Amino acid sequence: MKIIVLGGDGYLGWPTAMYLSEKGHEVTIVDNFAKRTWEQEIGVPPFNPPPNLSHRVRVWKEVTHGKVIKVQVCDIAENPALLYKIFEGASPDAVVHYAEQPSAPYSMISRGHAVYTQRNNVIGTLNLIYAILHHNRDIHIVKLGTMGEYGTPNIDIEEGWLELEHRGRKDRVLFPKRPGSLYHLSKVHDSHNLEFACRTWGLHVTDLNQGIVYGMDTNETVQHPDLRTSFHYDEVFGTVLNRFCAQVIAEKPLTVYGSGNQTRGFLNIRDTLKCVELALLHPANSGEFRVFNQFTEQFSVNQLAGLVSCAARSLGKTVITNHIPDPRVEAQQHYYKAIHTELESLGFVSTFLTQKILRAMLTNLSADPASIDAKSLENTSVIWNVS
Ligand code: USQ
Repeated sequence: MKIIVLGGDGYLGWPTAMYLSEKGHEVTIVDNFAKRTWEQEIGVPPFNPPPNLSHRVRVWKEVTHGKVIKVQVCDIAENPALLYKIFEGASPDAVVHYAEQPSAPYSMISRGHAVYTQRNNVIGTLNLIYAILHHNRDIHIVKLGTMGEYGTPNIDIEEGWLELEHRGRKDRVLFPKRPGSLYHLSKVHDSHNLEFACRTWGLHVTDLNQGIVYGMDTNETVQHPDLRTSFHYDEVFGTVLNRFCAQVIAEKPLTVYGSGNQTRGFLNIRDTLKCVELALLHPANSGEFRVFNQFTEQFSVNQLAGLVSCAARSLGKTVITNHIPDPRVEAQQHYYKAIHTELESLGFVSTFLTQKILRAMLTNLSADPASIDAKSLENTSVIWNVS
């Protein structure tokens, strides 16, 4: 397949581009390197910052003896004309869309950050929809959504759609969304726009409502040190398990927010790639807005702190867990059960979180402890309650 990966310089986009290239697909990355700008703005470089994209693409070609990943620089929210041109040149069969501001805390820093996040994410996705209308409606969109769109409802979470009976009549409606940040809300808006595009113009879309990703290694990133992906551990871009592992190596307490009973779906970075591939190989039908809940297993924050502590102790490290006031507005005690069978029915085989995996993450991070900035681990400067 000819595949465009929007946001291919990022934590998940770069491993996805290599994975698809390895499988023989013709991959074009589109990115405007915005994440690198946000990192500088907040002052949170990733662990052992990866080389720039053109270097990584060159190394990939060397390591694979000639596999080419093309790169196009474009801000998809601000430059729809260039996006149209890129589509004409690449003539893709499918697009994987990661090109969004991905952080809930970032979106809650201020009015400006909230507006920027929603503009960037919602308009970027709208421009993608119009690029496809303009070029070829058969292009399958695989869109990275998030489990956080649903929030933590007191009922089981279905895969995107809910069969509803109301006052004696039945319908199939999008599952109600009650997200916990303006970032997560931007993804809700995307989902609605994409569903509209399927219903109105016959596009075909798979919305991957992904859980929280952890890990840094994939079969491709480990082929050369310069193929590593961007790994964040700070309070803005670092996801909770990645953050806890970095806290162990920096000999800082694990920062459990509030009660620690917040429960979410999690998956290994390797599973992200497998799920995206399955969605690409089994496209949604024309006019179908298909939603997969993409995660492997659910944990509370306390359970994760316990698992990380156990792995750390087995490596001879001492760990302290601090319960600090929750900077977010989120339910700290709640029901959580999300259905996630659709990807399994397409053949998805999960990677479960094991002590071996945690020890490998800790060992990777301990190779360069100086690259971990202790300030980003301790502070909670982003607070939901102020504007
Ligand atoms: N948390 C802590 N301590 C920390 C960091 C986080 O207790 O040091 C808690 C948070 O309060 C929250 C949970 O851990 O209850 C998850 O937080 P997170 O920062 O790991 O994840 P989140 O903000 O939900 O966002 C991440 C990604 C986002 C993706 C989402 C998937 O940044 O791009 O959409 O995971 S999901 O959560 O399923 O929506």
